[in-house]
Amino acid sequence: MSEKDISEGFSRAVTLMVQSIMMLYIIQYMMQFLQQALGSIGIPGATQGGEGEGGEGEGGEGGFFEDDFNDNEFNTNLWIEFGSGTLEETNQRLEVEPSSEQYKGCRSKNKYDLTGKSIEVIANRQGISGNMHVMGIYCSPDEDLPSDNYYSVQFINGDSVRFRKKIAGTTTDINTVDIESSPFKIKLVFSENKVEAFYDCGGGWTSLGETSLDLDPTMYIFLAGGGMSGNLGKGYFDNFKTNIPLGGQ
Ligand SMILES: [Ca+2]
Repeated sequence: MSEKDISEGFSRAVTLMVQSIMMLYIIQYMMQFLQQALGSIGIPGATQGGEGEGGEGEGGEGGFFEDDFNDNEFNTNLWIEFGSGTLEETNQRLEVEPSSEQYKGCRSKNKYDLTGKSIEVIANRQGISGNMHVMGIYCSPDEDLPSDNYYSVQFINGDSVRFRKKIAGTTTDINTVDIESSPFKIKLVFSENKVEAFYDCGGGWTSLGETSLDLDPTMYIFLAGGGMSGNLGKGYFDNFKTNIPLGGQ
């Protein structure tokens, strides 16, 4: 092999290497462009979200109304505090301590059309001391509790769970079930003409039955604790989840 051949061989190898590197850059650029394009038209997983994105329901377009209460900072973009007593997002959950005979908690800042939507949360009393009577999800067209119109699933007296509605001031208890273990989850599911409630003590969701949907389905969502007398003590909510897109009405 002549010196010229060696030189030409070396030159070809260098050219090939430079071309390969350029191809890799082009492929990488095209992949990035494709990812951004898919992300911009809302294909899930097409873009890599930052850590925690959406965890507080702040993920922007395509996010859902949910709150894990993990950043210990009450999210006033999602919620409005109401009632008498104390409310604090701490210990990675939402702790409420109502004043005697009062509701205390938070209400969704926006109203939502709940048709086809589900709403769930962990509800529990912190120490089972005190007379906290009820920890529940309430859905109502009204801006405040108590209200004459709502659907509610409630953890009551620390030992049972209840599905209740109040329509034009008339209360109807659809079902009440004794439970033994906690913490547990409660859920309301709205469909076209009916509302169904569920609870889960660790063994999966169990239905509390269903009832007709008598109210306009566009409602506020409340997480509320309440009592009837004496020292109520503290309760907490955690892992609030819905399939409601952010926005509202
Ligand atoms: Ca949490």
